[in-house]
Amino acid sequence: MSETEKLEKEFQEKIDSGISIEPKDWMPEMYRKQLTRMMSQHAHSEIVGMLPEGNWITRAPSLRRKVALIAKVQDEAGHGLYIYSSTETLGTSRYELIDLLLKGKAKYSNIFNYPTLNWADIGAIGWLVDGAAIVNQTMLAKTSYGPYARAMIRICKEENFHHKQGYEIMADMMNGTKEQKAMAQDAVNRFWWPSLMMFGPSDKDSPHSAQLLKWKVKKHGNDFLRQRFIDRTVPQAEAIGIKIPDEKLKYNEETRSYEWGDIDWEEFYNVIKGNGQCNKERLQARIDAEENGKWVQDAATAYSEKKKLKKEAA
Ligand code: FAQ
Repeated sequence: MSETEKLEKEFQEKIDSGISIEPKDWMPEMYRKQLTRMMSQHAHSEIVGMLPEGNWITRAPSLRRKVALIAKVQDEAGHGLYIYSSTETLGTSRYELIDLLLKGKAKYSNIFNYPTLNWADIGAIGWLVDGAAIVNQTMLAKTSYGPYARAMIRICKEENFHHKQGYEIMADMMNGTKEQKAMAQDAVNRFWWPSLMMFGPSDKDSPHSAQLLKWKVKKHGNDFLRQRFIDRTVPQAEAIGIKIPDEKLKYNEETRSYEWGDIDWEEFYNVIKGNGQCNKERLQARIDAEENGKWVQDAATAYSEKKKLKKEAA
């Protein structure tokens, strides 16, 4: 057995016995590469995900809703920072990762390429998108890479508040006027299927899943988590009178879970290739933020350098 094979065997044994992999531990280059890919996509999703909701801060219908939305959008920025920081422990700086995003060479979640047309969309995002994120991230809180798992624990706690504020918005609207009910239903009609796509392609079409499951980066496949999300969410919809836009949706008494219809995978691949409704707008918003915020970065760098010089001189 070669030295590398021996290291790989020990690495897998560590994973199989549930020991976390930490930044200074030996790891296969492919493990590092796969994690960097997945975590950076996740970090990008958090900061691009601020855009559709940030769009509604000035138009929130009450001060209470506005404060909650500001806090939520700020939380998403924090999540991005935690995940960029944990990705850096694998050896790639956040500047390199963000550069790839701005050049259109990195992915982020499909869901943020849909527009937020009215206030009900903010409720639907909190309820469905954060709901889907929680199902996925609760699993990631037990992932084999220590820094990612620890970031997820805090993130999941915050996502739970986001989910509750989204569901509360939807419940209130479903208790409101005929027009408000129609707006809430319309938002769910538009966000339901893209939310199911957030879990990624079916296991049979997911090129990365098998290896990620072996390394326990993923603890469950994409289909298992999608099903878990559906089983949790449909009763919540029923409780407030929302109809899930799926004619094939049916409870199966035997499996004690829902059967459901077909995802339009063509739409999914089209969106993640950059051809969704808002891909160009989202990327441009990040490019503008980078350019317009450069003076802040420059000032912060100059300040820290000045502080360092002062300390050295003292
Ligand atoms: N969108 O082989 P798989 C949030 C790509 S956070 C775009 O199954 P994998 C919080 C995939 O990258 C939401 N692309 O890949 C929030 C790969 O392409 P590549 C983000 C997708 O990695 C709420 C190809 O398809 N969460 O919402 C998507 O094993 C509200 C083949 O796919 C995370 O990122 C997609 N949905 O599984 C923020 C969680 N799905 O790289 C603001 C961490 C797949 O070969 C407001 N990530 N692709 O070019 C994961 O759990 C996994 O990476 C999956 C994909 C499950 C997303």
